[in-house]
Amino acid sequence: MPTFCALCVSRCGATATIRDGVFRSLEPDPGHPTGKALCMKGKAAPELVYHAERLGTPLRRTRPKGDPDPGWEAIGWEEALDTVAGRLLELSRASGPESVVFAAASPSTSAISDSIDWITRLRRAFGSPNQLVSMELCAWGRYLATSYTFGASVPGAYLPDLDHAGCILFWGYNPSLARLSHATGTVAALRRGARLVVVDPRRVGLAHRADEWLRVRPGSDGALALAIAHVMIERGWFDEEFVRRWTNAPYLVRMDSGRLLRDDAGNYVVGDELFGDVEVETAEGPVRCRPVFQLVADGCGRFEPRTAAAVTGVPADQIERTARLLWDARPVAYYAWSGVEQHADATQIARAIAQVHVLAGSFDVRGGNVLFPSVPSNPIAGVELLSDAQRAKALGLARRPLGPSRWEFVSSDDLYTAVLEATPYQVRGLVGFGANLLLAHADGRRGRDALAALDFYVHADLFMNPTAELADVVLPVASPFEAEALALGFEVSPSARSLVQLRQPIVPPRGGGRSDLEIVFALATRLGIGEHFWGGDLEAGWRHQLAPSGLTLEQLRAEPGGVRVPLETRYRRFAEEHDGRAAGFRTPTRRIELYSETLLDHGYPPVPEFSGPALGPAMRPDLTARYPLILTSAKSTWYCESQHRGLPSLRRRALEPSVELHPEAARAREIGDGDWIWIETPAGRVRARAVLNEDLAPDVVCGQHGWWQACAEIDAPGYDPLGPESANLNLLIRHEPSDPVGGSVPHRSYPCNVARID
Ligand SMILES: Nc1nc2c(c(=O)[nH]1)N[C@H]1C(S)=C(S)[C@@H](COP(=O)(O)OP(=O)(O)OC[C@H]3O[C@@H](n4cnc5c(=O)[nH]c(N)nc54)[C@H](O)[C@@H]3O)O[C@H]1N2
Ligand SMILES: Nc1nc2c(c(=O)[nH]1)N[C@H]1C(S)=C(S)[C@@H](COP(=O)(O)OP(=O)(O)OC[C@H]3O[C@@H](n4cnc5c(=O)[nH]c(N)nc54)[C@H](O)[C@@H]3O)O[C@H]1N2
Ligand code: SF4
Ligand SMILES: [Mo]
Repeated sequence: MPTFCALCVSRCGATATIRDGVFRSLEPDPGHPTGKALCMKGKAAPELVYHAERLGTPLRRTRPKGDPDPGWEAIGWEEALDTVAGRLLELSRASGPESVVFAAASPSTSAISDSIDWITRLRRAFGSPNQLVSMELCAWGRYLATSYTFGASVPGAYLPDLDHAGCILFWGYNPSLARLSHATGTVAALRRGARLVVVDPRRVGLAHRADEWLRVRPGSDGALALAIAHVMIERGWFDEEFVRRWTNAPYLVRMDSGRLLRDDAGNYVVGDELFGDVEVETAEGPVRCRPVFQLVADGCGRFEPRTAAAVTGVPADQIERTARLLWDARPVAYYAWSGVEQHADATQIARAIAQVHVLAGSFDVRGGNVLFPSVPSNPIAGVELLSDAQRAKALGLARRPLGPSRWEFVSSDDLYTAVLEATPYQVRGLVGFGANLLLAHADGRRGRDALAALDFYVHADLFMNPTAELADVVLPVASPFEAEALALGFEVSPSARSLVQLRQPIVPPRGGGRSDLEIVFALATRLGIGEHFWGGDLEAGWRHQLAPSGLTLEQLRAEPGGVRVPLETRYRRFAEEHDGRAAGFRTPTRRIELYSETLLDHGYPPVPEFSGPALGPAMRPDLTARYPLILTSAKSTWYCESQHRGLPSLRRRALEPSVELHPEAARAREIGDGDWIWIETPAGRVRARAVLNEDLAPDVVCGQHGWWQACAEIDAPGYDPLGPESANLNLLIRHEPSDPVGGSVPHRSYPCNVARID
């Protein structure tokens, strides 16, 4: 049966084999735009579906939180849903709907992309402005931080046009592991002659095939991006016409206030030159000004290649070569992900990399980063259902007015603080569609205290995880292979975007599981907001969503492999004229903002800056003697985040938590390959097995997060998520310091040390 694997962001086209009513295997479907290959996780899909530890029935806690035995009692769906709705309404009445936070597993690592818009609709119709989906660790940089530059999400929504790119730039991104469809697309691009630059402290995946692999020191990416931009500007390797016409580079900045100069009519004053220093006569007298571009050049100029080499570990001549390559081989198509999103200066890094892309003039051009077309549909996330008054109550907004909370995304730190300290108000309830906060986020023990202190917590999941253990009610969720879901296009290319697929259940849900969507619709009616959910009729909701596409559910069900809607890709939309005026960009200046007054007005640097990792030697010299190494992390090929360690075919491939270190660092500490070691940071210590890796810089250590689950079939142990023998890497990380703009936490640049466990 044609289908697609929904276990991660790649959403690979696949064919499922069913024999005697049993789901046997999942194979790639080369005819599908994302179906060239499946990873081992996708191939293990039947193991996931039939796993003995899948949740089968709704559960209610009968013993107090903190008791080692929650005393789970099986209850029916009706009772479970009534209980959940009843408790949520009580909280809403007593403390306002904002006292309930809605959490979800990240759509990048789960099937939540099937339902996230509907979950968002539920939250908004309920009246809560608080959604927790790990935004500060995964997406802020790609989607929201760069909106201060482009007024659009780059490279999150404006994706790399791999099919036509001259040069592909992957920065802290390993698609061979994270998104197979991007990896196969890149290999095809290399075959036709595209060039490739990879920035990664580890030589993994496509780094082996790159023209330039830049082995950056974790957390110094901001300096590297500024240095590359510096060379491009110095040598004149930048698209001057684009920069002049479409960015605010020629606008003048008043040196007295840092604000953009305006004329008497309030219009921005555009200078003739991109560089220099001018005195401008104004009504208040002469004012010294500089063009934005000069300030950009000054900012980058602090990182001459040689200065940057010392900070980043990337040789000066390689920085020069890379700048040249990006210019010569443009258009540049880029993607940047986890490697640069988990730092305390993630916003600056995202803007600094975006700046390089702007210099190459590759925004929204064929072969650059492009907004691929979408199948017309009705939006269903329900923006209109939440009032501005409620939106203004998003946790964290007062502290970071330009951060994720502006878009209703709250961080785990915001949640824990609101529960434990009633700041800015008491949060009392949590609705979790997946997510495993205690393993995925910093300060796990504080997280446990916060979740245990909630008045009510309902968690919907396929498996019981350590976070769900703290819930009052747990709901069993159908896996994506057991549930129908609508995919309005796939991500990777314009042609993938045109495929609409109504994924069919391969087998009926095992036990009593229901899909997240069914749960959302069933809760909506019980919460008295059924009117926004077509009276609880999911099909009616889908029909509404599909209406503008002209497709029907019947047609899609009859063609489970999907139906194509012809679409046309448009480039340079910013230059399209409407009523004689170019569309421009959705920023205050209607241009790309190399210089952001919005950031300035809130006390942040208006051009990207780099001042070193918040806990690095420059900022915290007191830590270096005891913690001379830098801890970063990366995903596992075999598991998604904290999941899948219970699946035997996967667990056999990676039995134990491992941590990579350089042989020199190991030798100095008498650590041998395969030894169990402690990784220690100012926040605590956890265990892992040492794997020696010569390609790393000698002071870099790379761990894996997410270890807790056992695999009974092959006797592979579990690990205490929060105890003294834990392997939970995130016990090593504290929420503070974090990115002042977006709240990103430095999971990928933390001072550490390692020692053999004797
Ligand atoms: N197999 C598998 N696939 C997954 C997931 C999974 O857990 N397993 N998770 C899904 C999710 S949620 C996500 S977010 C994506 C993530 O996809 P990616 O972002 O590609 O994931 P990572 O491998 O964690 O990180 C990418 C690279 O960043 C590098 N890196 C580490 N520190 C730094 C640094 O300071 N600077 C730079 N430049 N690079 C650094 C790492 O060495 C790594 O190779 O993958 C998704 N797909
Ligand atoms: N040190 C370190 N920490 C990190 C990261 C890192 O690279 N290093 N990565 C960060 C990133 S990028 C992310 S996205 C977060 C991920 O954090 P989370 O989004 O919390 O992901 P998981 O830890 O995999 O937990 C997902 C849970 O959701 C459940 N689940 C899976 N599919 C579904 C579904 O379709 N419906 C429902 N209801 N439940 C489902 C799973 O069974 C599992 O219990 O972790 C972050 N934490
Ligand atoms: S990369 Fe693997 S887990 Fe992700 S969708 Fe494809 S087959 Fe499934
Ligand atoms: Mo993620």
